[in-house]
Amino acid sequence: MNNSRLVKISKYLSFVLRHHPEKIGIKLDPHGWVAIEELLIAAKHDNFPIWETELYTVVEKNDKKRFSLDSSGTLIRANQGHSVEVDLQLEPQIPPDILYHGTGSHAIDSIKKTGLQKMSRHHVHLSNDVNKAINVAKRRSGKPMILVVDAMAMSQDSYHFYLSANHVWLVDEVPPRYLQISSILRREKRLF
Ligand code: HQG
Repeated sequence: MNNSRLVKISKYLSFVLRHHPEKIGIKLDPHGWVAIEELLIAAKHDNFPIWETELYTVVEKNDKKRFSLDSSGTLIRANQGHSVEVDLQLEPQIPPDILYHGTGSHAIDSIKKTGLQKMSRHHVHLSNDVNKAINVAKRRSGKPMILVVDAMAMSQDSYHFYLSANHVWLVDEVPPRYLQISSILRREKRLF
């Protein structure tokens, strides 16, 4: 399968498995799973036919491992990023000392005031890899910005962190006092 087909299927699956299962008439279970068979039939009726082998390739090859199969191999779900109500049954984990969040300069004034908020998703998404955060930042409007999160201090202050199956760190919010906006930005400036 060529890369553009892979990306197209991945975007389609993100749309239905994270945000709009109802648009193709499927129902996720409380933990976000849906039967692959049901999904493929619904996609076909939605004029977006996907071969079963293509689905497995996307699960395996997707750049961010956005999807998982259950242990029986018959169910699929998105690993994170949902706006629909699902309980991914993640256990709180001790985060690394520092985590990163990529955003655009247009959001900075608001973030300085209210901190990082989950907006339409279930959590604020953070990464332990600054390059991943930079890639997210590049998708945003304005200049790409990197926020450095003092995750260790937050954890010590009893904030709960979760790690998704594809290594995205999740937290309910990041108040401004745990955020540093400029230092990494200066160091990473050459990358922008
Ligand atoms: C911003 C990608 C104003 C926040 C990535 C972000 C991620 C605020 C946007 C996943 C704010 C929300 C999620 C505040 C936060 N005022 N703006 N107080 N607090 N924001 O898409 O983190 O490719 O919901 O900075 O890897 O950008 O989709 O979150 O710009 O894991 O698989 O509000 O998307 O994964 O945007 O991206 P999003 P995100 P995928």
